[in-house]
This record gives sequence, C-alpha cells and structure tokens, in this order.
Amino acid sequence: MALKNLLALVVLLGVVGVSFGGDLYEGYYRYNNCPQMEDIVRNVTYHYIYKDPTLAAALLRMHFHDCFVRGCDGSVLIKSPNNDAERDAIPNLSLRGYEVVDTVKSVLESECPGVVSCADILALVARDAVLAIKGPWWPVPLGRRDGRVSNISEANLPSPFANVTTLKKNFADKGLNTKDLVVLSGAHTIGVSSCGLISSRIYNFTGKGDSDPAMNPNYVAELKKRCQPTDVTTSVDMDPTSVDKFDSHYFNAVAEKKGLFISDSTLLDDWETNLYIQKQVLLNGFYFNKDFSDSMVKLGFVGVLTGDQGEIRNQCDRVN
Ligand code: HEM
Ligand SMILES: *[C@@H]1O[C@H](CO)[C@@H](O)[C@H](O)[C@H]1NC(C)=O
Ligand SMILES: *[C@@H]1O[C@H](CO)[C@@H](O)[C@H](O)[C@H]1NC(C)=O
Ligand SMILES: *[C@@H]1O[C@H](CO)[C@@H](O)[C@H](O)[C@H]1NC(C)=O
Ligand SMILES: *[C@@H]1O[C@H](CO)[C@@H](O)[C@H](O)[C@H]1NC(C)=O
Ligand SMILES: CC(=O)N[C@H]1CO[C@H](CO)[C@@H](O)[C@@H]1O
Repeated sequence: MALKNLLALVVLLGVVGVSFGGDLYEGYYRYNNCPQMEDIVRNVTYHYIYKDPTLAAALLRMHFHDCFVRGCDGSVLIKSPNNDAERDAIPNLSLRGYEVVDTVKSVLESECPGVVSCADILALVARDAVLAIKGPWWPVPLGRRDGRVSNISEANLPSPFANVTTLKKNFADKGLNTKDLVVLSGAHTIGVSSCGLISSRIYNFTGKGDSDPAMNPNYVAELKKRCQPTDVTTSVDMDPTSVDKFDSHYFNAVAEKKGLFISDSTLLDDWETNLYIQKQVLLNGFYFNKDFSDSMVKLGFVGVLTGDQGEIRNQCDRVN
C-alpha cells in the first residue's frame, strides 16, 4: 500500500516535472515568505467580482493574453510612457480589470514587500475571479517571475478572423495542443465583444453586402439588431444564451452556427475540435470543467520565468 502510494507520487512528480519543467508549485508563497498570499488574492478578487461580475471574463482574458505574449510573465500589465507596450496593442484596448491586480499588489506589498510576482498575482486572480462566478476551479502552481519587456510589436494574439489551421498553429507554438484550443475557446462562455469585430461578418463578408454563410441566419438577424453597420463600440455577448454563467453552452452555440467570431465557428471545420464540440453537446458539458481546469494549468506554464530570471516587480504596471 505504502509502496503503491510512493510510486503514485513518483509518477505524479514525474508527469509534472517532465511536461511542465518543474519549478512552479502549488502553495509556493507558503514556503517563500508570504503565507497569506493566496488568502489576500482571494479576498480582494472576490470583493471586486461581487461589485462587478463582468470583471471575471476580463481577468480570465487578461491572463490568457499575458501567457500568449512572452509567456505568463506579467508583461501585459506594463504601461509605457510612449504607448509602445503590449497594453497599447489593438487587441489589448478592451482589456479591463487592471485595478484588481494593482489592488492585490499593493496589499501584498504592505504584507510581504518584494516577494510576490505580478505574473503570479494575475494567474491567481484569474482563477479566483472565475471561481467567484461559480465557474470551475483549477490549481495554480506559483513561483513565476516578472518579465522586464513589454513590446507592442510582439502582441500578436490569435486573431478572431483566423481559421482553425492557423489557430492550431498559434496554440502549438505555445506548446498547447488541439484539445487545449477547443477547450480554452470554451472561455467564450462568458464575456463580451465589441460590434466592430463582427460587423464585416454580419454585414459585408465578401464585400457584396452579405453575411458569413457559416453563421446561423437567425443569429445574424439578432446581431444586426444589436450592432448597426458603423457601430464599433456597442458590446455583444459572446455566448448568447448564458453570458454571465460559466457553463458549456458555448459549445451548443458553436454547434448551432452561433459562434460569434470566425475563430469560434471554424472549430467545426477540424475533425478533432468538431468531435469535441459534439461530445460536449451530447454529454451536456459533463467533462468540460475538468478539461478546462487541465488546459488552464498548461496555459499557466507557458514561457514562465523562474529562479533568477526576470524580477519581482515593485509595481505591476512598470519594470523596476
Ligand atoms: C482561440 C483563440 C482566441 C481568439 C481569436 C480570441 C478572441 C477574442 C476576442 C476578439 C474577444 C473580444 C475582445 C474585444 O471585444 O475587444 C475575446 C474576448 C474574450 N476572450 Fe477570447 N479569444 C481566444 C481565446 C481565448 C482564451 C484561450 C481565453 C481564456 C482562456 C479567452 C477568453 C476570453 C474572454 C473571457 C473574453 C471576454 C472578455 C470580456 O468580457 O471582457 N479567449 N476573445
Ligand atoms: C478583504 O479585502 C477588502 C477589500 O480589499 C478589505 O477591505 C478587507 O480588509 C480584506 N479583509 C481581509 C480579512 O483581508
Ligand atoms: C520592440 O520590438 C521591435 C521589433 O522586434 C524592435 O525593433 C524594438 O526595438 C522593440 N522595442 C523595445 C522597446 O524593446
Ligand atoms: C487558413 O488561413 C491561412 C492564413 O490566412 C491560409 O494561408 C490558409 O490557406 C487557410 N486555410 C484554410 C483551410 O482555409
Ligand atoms: C463592403 O465591402 C466592399 C469591398 O470591400 C466596399 O466597397 C463596400 O463599401 C462595403 N459596403 C459597406 C456597406 O460597408
Ligand atoms: C478603450 C481603452 O480602454 N483604451 C485604453 C488602452 O490602453 C491605453 C494605455 O494603457 C489607455 O490609455 C486607454 O484608455
């Protein structure tokens, strides 16, 4: 029995060590000079989400952005005096929720100065924010260090106009597979987009005043009511049936050709992502939370800085 447990532990550590490169671990600050870290993050995050639940989507997206550009190193948080940081890139313009990270950081700086990285704060805030709206929990191994570089010309995130071939490549470049792509796209079960990103899709898809044939005509009609042709600012729900709720309905929407972006609809074009969607619809999302949790852990390891790489920033919006 004991031997079996030991073996299981060895296998577990092996898996974690091999596939993620080790270094980060759960409870990191409990052993590294800030035992209250996780409590503080949860408290502050819950406080904000209670006041404005829509921030959960924003914070989840911010963590994803951070990880896709230079790895999860907090570079998305950096402000630049010359407007040439990641934050200034077009896809970043609608990022919200910086104040949550900043508040957590200032509380932590008074409790345990110079100890907790902004990259870790963001990773944990994203998890707690989703949990606060009754979404899935995932473990967040900690120990990330903060990057010193944030460059607008590197902020090339997957495009909402991309096809599935390109998206698979975007994810593979970060060590994430096709399953991660379709699972993490399920994050679009919460949150909003702006009309500007979909107006060509519903009003002028091929330049002939048409809409994307990959979209359900009823959905196009609904979206047209919400978004006038020249309106770029009005927000539109990503998951039309249950925008505030973290559930698997995103996959039902995509299956019914109600994916908001081309990057959502195109998940029907690949056999593997298509099969996943059908499975979620059939099983009513039975495995989704578990899958989402697994893929979020992988996302949180992308390109992390550890050991003596990078720094622990004093303020999240600027390098030391
Ligand atoms: C597969 C590639 C992806 C593309 C092309 C994409 C694209 C987008 C776009 C264009 C928006 C709307 C932004 C705006 O209105 O300016 C958005 C929103 C959002 N995305 Fe994604 N996304 C992708 C993957 C992900 C992933 C992996 C996550 C998280 C795990 C995520 C989470 C979100 C959330 C929560 C929102 C709503 C934000 C809010 O309400 O403020 N997305 N995404
Ligand atoms: C929780 O966070 C709120 C808001 O940041 C703060 O006012 C309160 O004192 C915190 N409570 C604890 C126990 O940390
Ligand atoms: C940002 O990246 C571009 C292109 O790689 C480079 O020319 C520029 O010097 C970089 N800017 C900073 C501030 O590092
Ligand atoms: C996907 O998009 C890429 C880049 O725009 C393009 O080169 C490729 O031909 C497209 N693939 C399909 C199957 O449409
Ligand atoms: C539709 O696209 C075509 C080609 O890009 C353009 O000439 C036309 O003005 C557009 N129509 C509208 C209503 O935007
Ligand atoms: C729309 C929006 O929030 N724009 C912001 C994008 O980021 C710059 C730089 O941080 C802000 O000045 C803008 O207000």
